[in-house]
Amino acid sequence: MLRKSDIETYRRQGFLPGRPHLSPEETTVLRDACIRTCGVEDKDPARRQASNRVKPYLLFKWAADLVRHPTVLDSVEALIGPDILVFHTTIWFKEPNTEKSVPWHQDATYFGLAPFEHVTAWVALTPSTEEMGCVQILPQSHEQGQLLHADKPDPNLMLSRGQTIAKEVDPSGAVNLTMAPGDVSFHHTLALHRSGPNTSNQPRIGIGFSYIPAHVRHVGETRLSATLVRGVDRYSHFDMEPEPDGDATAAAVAAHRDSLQRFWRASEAIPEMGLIH
Ligand SMILES: O=C(O)CCC(=O)C(=O)O
Repeated sequence: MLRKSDIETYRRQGFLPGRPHLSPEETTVLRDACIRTCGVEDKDPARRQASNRVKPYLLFKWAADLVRHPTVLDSVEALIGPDILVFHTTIWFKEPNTEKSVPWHQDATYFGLAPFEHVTAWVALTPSTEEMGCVQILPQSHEQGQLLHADKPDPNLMLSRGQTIAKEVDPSGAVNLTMAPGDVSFHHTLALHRSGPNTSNQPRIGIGFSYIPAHVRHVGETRLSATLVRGVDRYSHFDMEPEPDGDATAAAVAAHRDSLQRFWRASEAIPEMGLIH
């Protein structure tokens, strides 16, 4: 459980470094399931960039269980309250010796959510060290509010449009979020973060779960979907998503397709969140 001082640290710094949440045994099982189902990225252009690495909790049982993990949700509840939806999820799969990196960004830029209360729980399924391109974060950067981002399409950038902070970022003071398998870190939706290439011979696998309190809404016109993972939804700001009835069944694939089509439509309609907020 997080202590009161942890919650104060999160509010002040905009993040909490990784700490153990999953047992070594369950982390091994989850890592193997992740590699089996998502080790090869399955991107379907006909499904508008739908990928098995985005919102996998709608496609695969292991991810549906992980998004509801009680220990992770206990920490999320301490940070954002008892009524919790998962709004988005990305598997950050860095293959061994890859140039792929993630530019400085704020998660809020892609989501169009208000108010800014979304927290990302980053679950490490493998070690994540500096050599492996761990996440780096700038303490207290969330206090700057939503910053302007510019699209910089680049095949080596792991964000869909290569979105990055438009102004120069001073990286001095950045903290490396080094993680052991089973650790979970938490960062605020406005915290500036990035990650570099994986120069090791091992894959680096982390999953970013985007959790929001049920009162948070989407500011765009597209009605989006989300999953209630704890508590009660008294607001109905999102259509509720079904839990997968097996791995990549026809119903699960259809629900995944529907959710991602809405997500991409909404994010394309939001060229720059900085101008909205
Ligand atoms: O895993 C990474 O390297 C980047 C993660 C990230 O940007 C996020 O979780 O928001």
